[in-house]
Amino acid sequence: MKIESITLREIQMPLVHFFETSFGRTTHRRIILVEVVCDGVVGWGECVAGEGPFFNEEWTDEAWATLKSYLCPMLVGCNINSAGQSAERMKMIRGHRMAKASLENALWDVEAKQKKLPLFKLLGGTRQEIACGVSIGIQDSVEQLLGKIETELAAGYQRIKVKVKPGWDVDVLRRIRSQWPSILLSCDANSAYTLNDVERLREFDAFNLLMVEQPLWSDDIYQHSRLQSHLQTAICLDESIHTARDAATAADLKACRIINIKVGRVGGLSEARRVHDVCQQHGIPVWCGGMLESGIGRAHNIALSSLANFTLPGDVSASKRYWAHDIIFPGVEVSPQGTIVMRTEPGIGYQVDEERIEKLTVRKETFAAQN
Ligand code: OSB
Ligand code: MG
Repeated sequence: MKIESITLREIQMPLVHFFETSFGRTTHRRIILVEVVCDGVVGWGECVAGEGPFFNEEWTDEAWATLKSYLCPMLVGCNINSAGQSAERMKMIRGHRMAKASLENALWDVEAKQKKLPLFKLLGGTRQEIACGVSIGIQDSVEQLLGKIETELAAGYQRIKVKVKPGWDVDVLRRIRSQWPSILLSCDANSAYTLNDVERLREFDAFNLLMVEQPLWSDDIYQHSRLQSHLQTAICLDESIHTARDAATAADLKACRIINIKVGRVGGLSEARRVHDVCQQHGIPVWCGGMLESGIGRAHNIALSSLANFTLPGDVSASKRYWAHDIIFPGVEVSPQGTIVMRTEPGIGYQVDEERIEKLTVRKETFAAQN
């Protein structure tokens, strides 16, 4: 695979509904898209960094600068045998995993197209259909949240996850459980608690939750192991897991019983697959997290979710929950049973709407090989 050119674009799109977590509210996205060309074959990737450095350290302008000044110049003109090898080439840059993943994942799309395989098959995925859940943000009122849960359950989603933070937790969970005693329910704190909150977090045990996601610090594994020993509810780590090594550490320390894999957070599809494998070896089920992606990032998430140890419903849901018009054809659709069926076209399996992307583009830069 000769990397002939890389084009970065920033697109801006408003969300259909704001999304609020313990770290803040998002109303519109600023998304970096990566288009790579190898041997005349085009592949697409998406950088899932947020608009500000709140979920983790990465954010749109910073990721753009890192891609532009370091990662694109490092890769353009290279000859690699497989998409996964690009990670080796980018190794000397520390961190910046979301920026790296956007490039590596675009190359996976190319490799799959060159091999005339759907991406999920190239990754070794075995599922023809994946189970979908939804992540519902903090709302202006509990009534508004209950209304949203009702809508998503009616649409068929198999698991509801709600965002929590101090002041929006136990009472909210109690209201949900009194209305729906037996749905698959989980919550995500995005690091909003500390070990001083153990008694508060123990109250969550009353609600038969599938998991509580990332209750403590985003850079911690060890303190989660102390917390887990005080909780009946399974802890799921999200922010804390950057590598397969982190997943092994979390397993050894018994810091969690479930792991959320986000392709961007771990630096690309090859590391995501290694995290998956380590979890499988340790008997830890995984599910695919979301970062309010456009259709391109969503397609990569769908492909990843086809691997065998993705046994829990992911945060991978229909395009229309986020966008009035997505940038792929067709938009991602979810069946009345709450599943997404794998597409069989080569590559990410969805057609990229280049015309629409051009209209949404606010900046663009191309890196071309010298010869
Ligand atoms: O922690 O899973 C998270 C969105 C942005 C940042 C962090 C998270 C989320 C979500 C939304 O929960 C998942 C989605 O619907 O894309
Ligand atoms: Mg999370």
